Amino acid sequence: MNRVKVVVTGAAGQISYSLIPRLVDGHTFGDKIVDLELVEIPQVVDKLEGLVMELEDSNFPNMGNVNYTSDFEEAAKDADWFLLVGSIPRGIVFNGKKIEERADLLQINGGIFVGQGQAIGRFGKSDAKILVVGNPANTNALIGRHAANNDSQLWMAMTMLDSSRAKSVLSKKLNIKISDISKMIIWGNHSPTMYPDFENVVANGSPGRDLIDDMDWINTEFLPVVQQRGKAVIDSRGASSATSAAKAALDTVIACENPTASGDCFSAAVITDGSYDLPEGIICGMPLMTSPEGKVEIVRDIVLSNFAKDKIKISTDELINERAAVEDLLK
Ligand code: NAX
Repeated sequence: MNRVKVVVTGAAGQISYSLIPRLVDGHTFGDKIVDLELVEIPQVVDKLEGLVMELEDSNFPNMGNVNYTSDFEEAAKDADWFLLVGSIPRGIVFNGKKIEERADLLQINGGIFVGQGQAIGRFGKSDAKILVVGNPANTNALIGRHAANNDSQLWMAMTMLDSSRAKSVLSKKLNIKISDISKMIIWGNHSPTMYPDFENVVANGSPGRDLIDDMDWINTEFLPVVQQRGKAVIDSRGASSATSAAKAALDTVIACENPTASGDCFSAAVITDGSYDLPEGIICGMPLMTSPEGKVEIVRDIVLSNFAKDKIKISTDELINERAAVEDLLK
């Protein structure tokens, strides 16, 4: 029986509570046995004993070995997948200072990703896949990838949740099932500047640019609702999206583990390589596909309108600014 080793950071957090059981339920990794390494900071790592008890009590048939630790290097050894959920949220008091500014958040979380990146580069499998969920996800992934210095590994930042939100809004507008919507590409940053590509989405076999000719709805409803959905959930729930974020992380794993259907693609942010004239050296949301051989690649034949290019530039400019704010972590 095949095995897969998965490392999850932030394992005692909200997203992980929804995510971790579903890694071993026989769906995400099919019939593979899943070995779990659950990682937390030393202050809360002991809480994971309770989570492990719950996992054992759930009798998941595909669960392999489960360890919990605050030693990331130990956890990283020979791992196939890294789901990097752990990060310090905005508003928390860190070293005596309340973290309100995005620049401070970038620095603190970026620091975490230097150490984790180095360990993944040294100890992770050579074809390991890394999905960064912890915010600011794109720039954290850039820092981690740089520190890993291992080009055979695939670093992604999660934009699947944004893509799922965009599909949900579209399905209501067009009165169709979510499963009838494909190719929902999120370009740019996982932030309110992201650009959900309503022109290239395919709904019931037709491209969005043919289905939606209501630019007023696009500008005043679709784009702002998708871009601000995370904040809307926080405002209502008093906590950030958790179960939908967990589902999106699982959907990203499934999209990478299985060949993409012909003509479809999925959303995640990866390192730019000059395609679509995007500035190089940022982690940017793009259309991806998994080949029948299991290689995740950028889909390169999407046609972008001037409207789309202008919107994407706002987001890539933001990513360039974020990169400048963590320049010291990229040396
Ligand atoms: P929680 O605060 O519930 O959990 C985060 C956990 O990470 C905590 O238990 C903390 O102790 C742990 N942690 C912090 N530093 C760590 C480190 N160095 N190593 C291991 N663990 C560490 O947050 P939760 O709601 O689970 O969200 C986690 C992250 O996901 C946040 O940064 C959040 O902003 C981000 N999100 C990203 C989304 C995306 O689409 N990319 C959407 C949902 C979510 O907002």
